[in-house]
Amino acid sequence: MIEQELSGFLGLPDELTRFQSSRVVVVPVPFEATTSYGGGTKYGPDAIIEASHQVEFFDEQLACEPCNMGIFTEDPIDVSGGFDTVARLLRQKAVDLVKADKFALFLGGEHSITAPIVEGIFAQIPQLSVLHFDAHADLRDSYEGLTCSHASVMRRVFEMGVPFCSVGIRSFSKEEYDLINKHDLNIFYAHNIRSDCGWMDEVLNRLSDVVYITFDIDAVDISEVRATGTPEPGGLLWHEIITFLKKLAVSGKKVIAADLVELAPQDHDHTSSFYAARLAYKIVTYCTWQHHKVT
Ligand SMILES: [Mn+2]
Repeated sequence: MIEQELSGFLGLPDELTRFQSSRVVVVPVPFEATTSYGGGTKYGPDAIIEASHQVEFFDEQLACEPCNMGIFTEDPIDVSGGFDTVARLLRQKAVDLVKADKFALFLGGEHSITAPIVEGIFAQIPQLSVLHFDAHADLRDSYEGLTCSHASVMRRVFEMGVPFCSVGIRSFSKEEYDLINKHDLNIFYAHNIRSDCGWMDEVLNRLSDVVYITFDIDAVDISEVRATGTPEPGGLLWHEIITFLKKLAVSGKKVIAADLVELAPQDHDHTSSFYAARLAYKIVTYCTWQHHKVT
């Protein structure tokens, strides 16, 4: 009985986990099909939710309990049917939650899940832009023969015509580099971020007023998170991520939904899962800032 009560994100009491009254809906997406290096992202949603039970409800910066806005955790998306079937389910889920005026946080799973979610929301909200945190540009036309690969997800978003900013990028191919320069894409390279703190305002300037966030956990530096399929040195750090999310919150832009993907939990490394859980709570907290006092 107690375990049942603790089964959702943060392990909240029943009165804070009713769909109707919840501002936030967490959607586990344990999908993994195209992972190219270290595997295990299908275990990401469970690991994040389990670790989230150790996260404090109280936000140390906002001095309140953001979870009081209600956080409903859905049953995991059925991923047994292959990418096209899962994509259809994700498109529909994203549309349903936007229409219900919920803030949706999709927990991956591999990064390929982002494309159908963005496609669904973009069809409802044409002024959408995407804020993309990642070590990788993910702009390959295909990878290992698959156009639905995790390494091609932003290429698909680009082809949809959705404007985007990519932040923390530090690993990409010549093909991707040429595409970036040809189309003058908004790529904020990790090495430039280290030397220029003006990047946060610049990213905000380039995003539209309605934003979807896709957060590949490998955007984070490997000194903080290692449990991911394709880790890269030289990444973002906790405090700059949180500072930026806070800036985004008070900028007046509306963040409509988000995903957090590519955690590949490892038995010996519970810090990465806990980091992801903490980050997930920070994302839903700052992206629903109207409910709290962000100063
Ligand atoms: Mn990546």
